[in-house]
Amino acid sequence: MGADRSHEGRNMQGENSDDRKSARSVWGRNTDPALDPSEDPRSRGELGKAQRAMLGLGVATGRNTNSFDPRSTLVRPMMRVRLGDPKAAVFGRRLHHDDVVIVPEFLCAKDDWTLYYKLLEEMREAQAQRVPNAEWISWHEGAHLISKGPCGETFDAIQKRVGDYFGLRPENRGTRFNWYKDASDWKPHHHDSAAFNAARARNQNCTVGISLGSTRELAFLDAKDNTRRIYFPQDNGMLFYFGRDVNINWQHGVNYVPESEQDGKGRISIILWGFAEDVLDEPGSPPMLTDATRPVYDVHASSRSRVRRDSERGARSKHGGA
Ligand SMILES: O=C(O)CCC(=O)C(=O)O
Repeated sequence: MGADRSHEGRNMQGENSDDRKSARSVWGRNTDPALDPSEDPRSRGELGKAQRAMLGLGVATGRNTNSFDPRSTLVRPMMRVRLGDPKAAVFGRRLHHDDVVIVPEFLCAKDDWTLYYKLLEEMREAQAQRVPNAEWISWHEGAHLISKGPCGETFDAIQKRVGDYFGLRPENRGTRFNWYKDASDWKPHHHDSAAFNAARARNQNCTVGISLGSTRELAFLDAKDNTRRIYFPQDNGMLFYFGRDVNINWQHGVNYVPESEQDGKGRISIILWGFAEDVLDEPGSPPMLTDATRPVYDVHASSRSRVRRDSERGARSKHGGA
C-alpha cells in the first residue's frame, strides 16, 4: 500500500518541517539502553503511520488496520487473561476487574492425582464423624454434588494458600466444594451472586477456583449475547481467578462432556469468593445486575420475592455462590 503523505511537511504545531527531524528526539525514548539504537531501521528514513500517530502527526487507518494510533489499544477488554507464577506465594501484580488469572500447576503437577483422592478421603472421614454439613448433596438441580461443610487439613491448607495468593481479606472468604463425580456431571451457566446481590458485592469482588482431577472446560457465556462463548481448560492442580466485572459481563459454568468422551473420572473444584484489595477501578465498569437487567430463569419465583431472597441471603451469610 502506498504511504499516506497527507501529514508530511507539518510538525505537531502544523508548521512546515521534516517529520523525520522532529521525530528523532521523541522516537525510541524508552528503549533498552543496553541495545544499539542503530539496529532499529525505524530511526532512519520515512516515518510509518504508527510512528506519525504516536508523535501526534496524524492518525490513520489502513485497509486491514483499525487504527495506527497506539493509544487506540488502551481500551478495557471484556476479559484480560493473565498468567500467575505457581512457585510464588503471591500474585504480586495489581489486578483489574476484567482480569482472568490462570496459574497452571499451582497446587501439583498436572498428572499427579494424589490431592484429588486425598481430599475425597478427608471428606469421607468427616462424613463418617458426622461433621455438620459435610455430607454430599445434589446441587444445581442434580447437575453435580457439593458439600456445604467441607473440612480437613488439605482443604484448609488449599483455601489458605489460594486466599493468600490474592491477599483476600480473611474475614470475607466464602467457599464451596464442588464434586463432579464423573464426566457426566457439569455446571449450568450462572453469575456468582455478587453480580446482583449488593450485600455480597460489598465483601466479594472476585472468584477463585482450584481444579483437581479430570480436565474440564470452564465456559464463559457473554451475558448479553449467548452466541459469544469462551472456553478455558481446567487442568489438575490449576488455579483460575476472575474479577468482579467478568462475573457481571459473563455467566460461567462447566461444560458437559459428550457421552463418547466420558471416561468415568471426576473433578473437584474448590471455590473461594473474596475481596481482593487495591483492584484498579477504571471508568466503564458495568453496573451490577438488577432484576430488570438479569435474565430470570426461575419460573417459580416472582421477581419481587426473589429480590427479597437475594438481599436476605446477602445479609445473613458472608458466603458467595451462584
Ligand atoms: O467448577 C468450577 O470450576 C466452577 C464452579 C462454579 O461456578 C461455582 O461453584 O459457582
